[in-house]
Amino acid sequence: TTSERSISPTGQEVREIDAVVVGAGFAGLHMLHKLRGLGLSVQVYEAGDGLGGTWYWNRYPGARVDVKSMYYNYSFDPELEQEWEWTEKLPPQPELLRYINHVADRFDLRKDVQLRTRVTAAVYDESAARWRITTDRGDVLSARFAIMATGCLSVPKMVEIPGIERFRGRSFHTGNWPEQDVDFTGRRVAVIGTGSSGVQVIPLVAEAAAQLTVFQRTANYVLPAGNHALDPEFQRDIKSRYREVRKANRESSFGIARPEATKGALEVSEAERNAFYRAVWEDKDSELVSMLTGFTDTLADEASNETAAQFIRDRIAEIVTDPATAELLQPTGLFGVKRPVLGTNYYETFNRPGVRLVDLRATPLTEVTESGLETAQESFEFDDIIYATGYDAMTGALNAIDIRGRGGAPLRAKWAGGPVTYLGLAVAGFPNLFTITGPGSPSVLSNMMVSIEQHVDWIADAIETMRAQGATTMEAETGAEQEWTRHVDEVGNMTLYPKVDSWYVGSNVPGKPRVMYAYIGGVGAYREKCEQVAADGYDGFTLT
Ligand code: N01
Repeated sequence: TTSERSISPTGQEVREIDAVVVGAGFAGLHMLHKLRGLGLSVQVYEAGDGLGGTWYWNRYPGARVDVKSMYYNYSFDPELEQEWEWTEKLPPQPELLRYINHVADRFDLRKDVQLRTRVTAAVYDESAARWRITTDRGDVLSARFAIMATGCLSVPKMVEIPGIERFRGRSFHTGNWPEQDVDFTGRRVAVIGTGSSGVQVIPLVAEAAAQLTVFQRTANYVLPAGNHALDPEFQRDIKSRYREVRKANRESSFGIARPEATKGALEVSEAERNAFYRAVWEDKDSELVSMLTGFTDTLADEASNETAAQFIRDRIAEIVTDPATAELLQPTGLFGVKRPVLGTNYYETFNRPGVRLVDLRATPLTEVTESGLETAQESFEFDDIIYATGYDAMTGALNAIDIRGRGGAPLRAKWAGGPVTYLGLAVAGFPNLFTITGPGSPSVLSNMMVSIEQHVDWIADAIETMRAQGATTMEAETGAEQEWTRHVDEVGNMTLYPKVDSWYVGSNVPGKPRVMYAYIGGVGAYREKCEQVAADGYDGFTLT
């Protein structure tokens, strides 16, 4: 363990430490705990005012995870997983934040986390083989390892129209929600965006507001969340066989174990197909991925995909009473290759008086004004505007830091055409830098907890191996990195994902390279690959 101070050539005091971890969400906190267990000195920096990352920032009404609570938590400590009692199928944000804070207290993690501090630069010093980290609070740190736990969806994206700062009412982005309660009672509210965040916030704002106007650019397929109080029997059952449950999730495709599909959607009769879709639609215990995993080819064959899409369109038409609104809410594109969305009373909300849907395909937004929004056709006045417009996903948070590797080469330049990584864990030219759930790993195409824990364990094992071998640096090789990046693309191109505009391919941010940002090969297969790499002496890495 080293944690000492030295004076840099410019006279600045520099603290020396073994590892810096950027971000104190689920990933960063687990990494801290793990590295401490190896005896390393660790400093965590966190931009937020509190711990929790995603679950700190996303405090908007209705925010909850869409993976079951029993599968969306840490598995690393058997006592922790037994003692914590979840209360709902899909835990709401306040419960997740309580859980994270409980973990931080239980393992005494707070003392190594510096809040309200944003890392601005990470520069590799080749002669010392150390990372120099600087923050917006003037900290300068020298660390052997730099571990980015910066999140996949942590840089909010706004609309690309002028006037945002001119609006005189209240403005919110769902991913940067204020800590104090926000009351919408009696107000005229706009929501822009109908992705997962918009779909969660819309029904609750509609209940309070005098008027709610929803601005929709692309309709989404919204499946019923079926959230409910957790059945104590279910909780007991899972806890009694947690090892087996975790193993099955780790070996699955999406980090949530599902029965293996055996047939394509068009290999069964229409009646059988629709019976399956209906069962998923009505089952309160179904999973986010249930509708996608009943047949082998929903994500690979357009005609098969269309059968699920049409089933959902028919349900929308049944729920929404105004035919024009129902039609606008019915998506026309492929199902499930944009992130599937779970909702509670989402379509029903459009039957409420005072709720209006505006089609931005027909009449695009042109400007934010002092009193509201303008489209190509109409002026709207609002008291509040909620931007549920998403994120600069996967690379946004990494590119927000000035990361420079060997020879001072910027990561941003290396990634100008899209991210290039080895396993989504490491980058050639950037020794001892690791990215937890980085681009090119399954990450957002999985239950994030499964992917986070896998990366944290892998990185810790790698550091331990280096120590055992007396190595100072570990660096991805260019060839291995190129091959992996090609593989990520190749597997992506075998699916329907690249055919649809979404943040999975970067198309939501103007000018962002269009590539597959996550690996769709499945967490089970991916884990095997990572374990093989380690077993082969860190094949594709150079240790010095
Ligand atoms: O963001 P999104 P999100 N003008 O990018 C629209 C996770 N998550 O925050 O589709 C007008 O999905 C945009 O329209 P379009 C989950 O992984 C999970 O909702 O690009 N509209 C879209 O409707 C999720 O996928 C949970 O045409 C504009 C919306 O804004 C990811 O986070 C909850 C626009 C953005 O949707 C991101 O979800 C919340 C513009 N200029 C989030 N720009 C759960 O676990 C964007 N839009 C349940």
